[in-house]
Amino acid sequence: TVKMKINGLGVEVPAGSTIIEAAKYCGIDIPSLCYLKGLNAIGSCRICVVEVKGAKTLVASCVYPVSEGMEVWTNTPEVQKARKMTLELILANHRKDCLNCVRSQDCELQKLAKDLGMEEVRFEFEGNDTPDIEASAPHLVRDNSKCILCRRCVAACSRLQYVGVIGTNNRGYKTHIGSAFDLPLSEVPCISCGQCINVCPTGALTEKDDTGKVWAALADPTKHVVVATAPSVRAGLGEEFGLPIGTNVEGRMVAALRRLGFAKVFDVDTAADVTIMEEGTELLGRLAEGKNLPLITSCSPGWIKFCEYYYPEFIPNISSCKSPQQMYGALMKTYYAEKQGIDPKDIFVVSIMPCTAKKFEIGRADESASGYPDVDVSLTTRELGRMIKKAGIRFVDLPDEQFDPAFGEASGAAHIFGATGGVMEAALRTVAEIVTGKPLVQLDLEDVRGTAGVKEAVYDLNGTKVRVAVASGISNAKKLLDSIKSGEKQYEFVEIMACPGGCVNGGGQPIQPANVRGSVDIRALRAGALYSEDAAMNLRKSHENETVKKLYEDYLEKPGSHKAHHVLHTTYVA
Ligand code: HC0
Repeated sequence: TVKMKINGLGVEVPAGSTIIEAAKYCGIDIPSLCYLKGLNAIGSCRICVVEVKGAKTLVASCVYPVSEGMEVWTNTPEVQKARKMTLELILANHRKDCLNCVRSQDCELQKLAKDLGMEEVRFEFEGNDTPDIEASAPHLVRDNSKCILCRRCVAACSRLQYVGVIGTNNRGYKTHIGSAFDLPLSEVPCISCGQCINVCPTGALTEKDDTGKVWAALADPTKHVVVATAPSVRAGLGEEFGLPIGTNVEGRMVAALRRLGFAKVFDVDTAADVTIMEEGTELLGRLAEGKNLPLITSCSPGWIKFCEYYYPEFIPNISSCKSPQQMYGALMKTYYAEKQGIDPKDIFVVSIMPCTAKKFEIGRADESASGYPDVDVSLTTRELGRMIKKAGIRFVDLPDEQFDPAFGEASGAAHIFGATGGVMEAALRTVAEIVTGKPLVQLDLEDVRGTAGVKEAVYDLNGTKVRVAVASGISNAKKLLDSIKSGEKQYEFVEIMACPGGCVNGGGQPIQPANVRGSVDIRALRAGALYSEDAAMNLRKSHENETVKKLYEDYLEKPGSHKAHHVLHTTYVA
């Protein structure tokens, strides 16, 4: 540790800290716009400046290391004046449509302006006073007229996700964020993960808003509009309404969807149980044949896109299963349509996802089992939050309601899909029972839980050794794939999720500001909500789900059948 003084008080902080970290350790948040713990410490916004005894100028606390005996002041008049001036300059370049900006009230720039008492901007407006929009990709809108060049998005793209398709172009006043040669985002190998959106402090990056299509469908009397929610939405949506991170709002979420006017409120988790039946069968087949191992999970469309762009040699390893989102949609327009006697063209399928890549996934080829797209619109958790607010529904006060039974029963195994390692655990619960023929006693597979970037375990299933690995976040996935490619590691079954921590931390989840992201592990808190739900359930294995059993009896025959393949499986492109 290091002994130092912060604002005159003697403190002891971990050695190797920067001043901003040391201050946080002592309960003081130094404001910043570019700093993101563990990801972006570049001292570029100059908002985090502090006074250090003996230093000739104010220093950027996010990059300045502490040392023994150091004396720091975080909020002197000089510091306040410098921050205010810097902020004024940033605001002179920022298009301020705060009244209707999608990030109004959770914008870090807006909060800072309020906290610092920014009454006026003395400089002439130098920026774009009209939107500067890049909206070529299906999942994202960039408006550079609101960009403050903090470069957090660049760090998320290149360091967290190892994709690196955005950076700073030009120099001086012309500096802006874009892809190389300012190519449209749709023409560069972006994987649509949306992690850039989650770290943007302003409204410069947002998901493409598809709520208008859903409002229109809900108002169309010829449409039977069904909705289903992904595992992680229930663990995140409450944050849009001020509830603590990690609150499971499943019951209120269902109640809100019903009040929005959906004909049926279903659960993507039911489809997750179906996925386990199909993927488990696929794993058993590949283990028997010894072919295309390891089997790699296919539910994260960001990961699939990464594989297709950057590691096409692993395409034969990817499970042919559609993701649960797509299985849900495919089953709505085939099985459900048939049972209800509704023409699939009149069924409008909406999914609510913690993910932006799902907006891309719905448009993939070979995702239209009925001849119509499996899913019509995929909304993020944030978009659902906006719909609920627009409708004036008092979310927090809603009663808990249940999913509609036709496609609303799900196992605990399905709920944990949203956390990294969850799909692996769910699959092993089922595969182990099939292989051993005995009920699995220990259902909590702790080795594959937790937010570590790469996790490994070995399971012995009646003499069959199954070596497994789980990676979340593309930089971790890359490390794992490289170790398999070089022959250093061998596995039979691998789970990869594009977003660090899994879907609970997807690019469509509620946005938490940098100071919150830097103090609590939002991934672990949200995952905790899913693991607790699973632990409290009697139904904890996908193959025991009665709705799923009936689906196979009535329609799909058996997992891996010809019909199941037609409806529930897909193909990939190199
Ligand atoms: Fe996920 Fe999914 S678990 S990808 O992480 O498999 O987005 O939550 O909906 O489809 O079920 C996201 C979350 C899903 C799918 C499921 C899978």
